[in-house]
Order: sequence, then C-alpha cells, then structure tokens
Amino acid sequence: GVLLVAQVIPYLEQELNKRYNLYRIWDFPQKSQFLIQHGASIRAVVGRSTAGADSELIDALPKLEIISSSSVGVDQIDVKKCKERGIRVTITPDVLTDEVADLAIGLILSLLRRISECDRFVRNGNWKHQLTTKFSGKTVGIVGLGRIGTAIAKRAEGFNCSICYYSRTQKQESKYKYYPNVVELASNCDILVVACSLTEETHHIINREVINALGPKGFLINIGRGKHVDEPELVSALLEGRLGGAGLDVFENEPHVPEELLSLENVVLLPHCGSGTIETRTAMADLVLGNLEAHFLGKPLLTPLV
Ligand code: 8YV
Repeated sequence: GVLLVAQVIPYLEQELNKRYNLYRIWDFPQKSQFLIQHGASIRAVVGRSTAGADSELIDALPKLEIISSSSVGVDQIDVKKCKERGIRVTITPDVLTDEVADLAIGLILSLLRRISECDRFVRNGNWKHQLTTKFSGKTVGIVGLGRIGTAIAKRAEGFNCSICYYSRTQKQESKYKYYPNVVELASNCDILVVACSLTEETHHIINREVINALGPKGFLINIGRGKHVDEPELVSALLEGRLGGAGLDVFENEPHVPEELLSLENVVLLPHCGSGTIETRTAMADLVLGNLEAHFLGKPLLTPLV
C-alpha cells in the first residue's frame, strides 16, 4: 500500500491510485485507527511541503521502505530517522528551481513597484499615480546560495543588480560577495531574499537584529519557509516602519496569515505558490511517480536524498 499524507494535484493522486493500493490519510477521521488497521501494509508514503512523515508516523509503519515527497524541502520529514531505519527519501529538486526563482523576482517587482496595490487602485476606480521604488541596479542579498538562490541571483543580474549572499560556508566558485553572517548581509543589501532550506540552524534566521539591519529602506522576500522568519518581529517592524516592506510566499503557521499584515500596503502576500504552475507541478508529480517506480523495480532512484 501507498499512503498519501497531503493533498496533491489530481494528476498525481489519480496516477498513484491507478498504480498502487492508495490510502488517503484524510479519509480516516482517526489517524490512529487507520494506522492500527493498515499501518503494517504501507510500504511508501507520498507527501509534500505541508505534510511528510514525522518520527511518530514512521514508527507506526513497520514496513515503510520509501518516502517520496513532492517538494524540495524536507522539513516535514524525520530524515535522521529514515537514515537510521534504512528508509529511502526522494524529493523533487531542479524541476522547480526556475519557477520559484521566477516568483521571487515577481515578488520583488510587485513589492517595489507596488504592482498588486496599483491593480487594486484601478479595480476600485482610482487612477492614482504614486512614486515607487526602482529595482534595476539594487543590491540583492541572498540567504542560501543553493539551486534556488543561485537561480534568483542569475535573474537579478539581468536587472543589473549587485549580488551578495550568506551561506554556512563561502562558495569558492562563486563571484558574488560573501558575508559570513546574515546581519552583515542585511546591512549591505537593499533586498534580502530567503532561499535556504529550513533546518534547526535556519529557524528564525531572520530575527529582530537582521530586520533592523535591513532597515526602513530595505525589503524582505521569503520564498523559503515561514519558520525562517520570526513573524511577530517582522509584523512589529512593518507596523513601526523599521522595515521598508515584505514579499512573502510563506508564513509561520500556514495557512494562517497575521491579521496585521492584511491592512498594510507595503507587503505582498502569496499562498505558498512558488512552484505552483501546471508545468512544474506535473514535472514534480512525474518525479514522485518515477522514484516510486524505480524503487519497486529495484532500480536506482531518480532523485534520492537518502
Ligand atoms: C510546495 C515547496 O509547496 O518544494 C517545496 O519545498 O514548498 C513547494 O514546492 C509543494 O510541496 C508542492 O507540492
């Protein structure tokens, strides 16, 4: 059996249902009851960024062989436990990189040029001109120069931006300026983009000090995870004018969005849709299916993490 722990696109759900004995966790009002009845027959778990497999779920699935996640992030999966138990983990890297990087640039443009706000003006019958902020030529600071961070940097270069970054270690092959901590990075850029993975070390990596360093003329963009940002600190900085603005695709307690943000004009708020195009979600689904198929045929996995 295959256990689906999160809603996925219809194509993926249908294909899983065709190929396997598929259980959807939400079909069972009591998760514990499902696990007692069917836990021993589950060989694969399919999840995504909203739900994966924590220690408790893994413990309840003694025959679990593989977790295939329709996401590049694995913060919802107990990867350490999977390693210990010899459970394979696959993710969907690369196929979503362009999409998420495109959205990051979209958020920057929307925030600085106030595109969403201007659209609301026009819809409300207001032909109002207001002066906004230029993007081209600004300094973009990237937290996490991995696949997505690098793709954002390349795009920003197309806007003649200077690029600097923070990561745990300096990338020798990179021509961009490296800062060994996020506060320094934030002090030296106009737009700070969070593009790292969520781990214990990067939880609340954007804290009060970083926000203050970015300052009243600085903009924060988050296309990573909500938990990268100390959200109450972000909200108070925006309310007090200590930060110029924020473009957010993710929130600390999704789908909950802090009420205070809804009335602010210097924020752009998106429903975690970075990878959300037909093309990319289909490619991600095909990777999930391809990894499961390879696993059950005893072939090498396409995109293994563990
Ligand atoms: C998704 C993501 O929201 O890849 C990730 O880590 O956050 C996104 O691509 C998602 O899990 C799509 O199913």
